[in-house]
Amino acid sequence: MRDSQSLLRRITMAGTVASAWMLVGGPAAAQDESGFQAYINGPLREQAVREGVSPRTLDRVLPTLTFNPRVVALDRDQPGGPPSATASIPNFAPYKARHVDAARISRGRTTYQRLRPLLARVERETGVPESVMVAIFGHETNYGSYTGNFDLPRSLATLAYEGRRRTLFAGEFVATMKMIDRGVPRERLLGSWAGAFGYPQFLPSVYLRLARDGDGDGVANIWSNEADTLASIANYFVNAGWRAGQPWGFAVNVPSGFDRAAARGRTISPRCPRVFDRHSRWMTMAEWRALGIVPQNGTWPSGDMLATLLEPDGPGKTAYLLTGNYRVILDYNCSNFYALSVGLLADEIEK
Ligand SMILES: [Ca+2]
Repeated sequence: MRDSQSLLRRITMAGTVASAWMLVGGPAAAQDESGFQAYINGPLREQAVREGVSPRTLDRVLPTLTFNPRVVALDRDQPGGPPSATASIPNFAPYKARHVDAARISRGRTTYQRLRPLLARVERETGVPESVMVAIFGHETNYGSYTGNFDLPRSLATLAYEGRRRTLFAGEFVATMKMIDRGVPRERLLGSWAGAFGYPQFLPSVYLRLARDGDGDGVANIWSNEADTLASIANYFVNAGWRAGQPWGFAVNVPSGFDRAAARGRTISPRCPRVFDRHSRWMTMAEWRALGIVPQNGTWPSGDMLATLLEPDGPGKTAYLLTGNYRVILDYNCSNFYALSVGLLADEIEK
């Protein structure tokens, strides 16, 4: 799910990519179909059975699947190479203007007001702020407006067969089969081309682990039920280490002459290294204060928690001090622009 924001954007490009793919299709496509059938009825089926999926479910689903060249084309279109010169140009401002826009804020406020009693209960139970749950819902699917129309078993089996990230996608395919075993209707298994689905855009394995029933009917319906969706998002955050009572971060001004080299991060993250590479090292609020950093709203948060500094638009522009809770948002989708936008949208929603 971590790529879901970019995936959702890419879905709109799917038509173009698919037609380009058709032009170069032909005999290769037929070859892919026979290879695909051999793979899903051989190794993939064996893996599913080994992991406890009922043969009955596999007998019902596998014959309905065909290779989907469109999904492979979309996967190959994913950015993944080394950072180019242009990739490092800071440009959060235009992203923010598109994603924390008046329409999304306004709809977020309406959703927030409408769901207050429910949100307040989930916050009491989990410590995850109401506005943050709503902001994730707003960012992932524009409050449930678009959730993707790709058949998940077909997409995931195709990506597993294609093989670039077979372990990941074969595992997610098996998770969809387990969802059917648990009673999720086959026709509900629709989502983004890479397998994220429902209001919060969970992957199947995440659904199995972390989806929760929020309205007490015993079913975690993250396809059309807001209570279940928000409870599931909160549970994801709790599981990823959200600390109640701490902000995600806040906007600051950095004094001219600030020594960026001295504040540079020293550790290399194995996960999302390019995202974490843009952060400074961790320092306490007292240390940031001593270095001349000033919160734009004029007040320092209480307590002396640790934070990193991020300057998403470069020196001289608005910067952010970001706490451990910001890392939880990154766990949901590893992109600084995504995580900043979620935090800023949450702040706007509760204003
Ligand atoms: Ca429910």
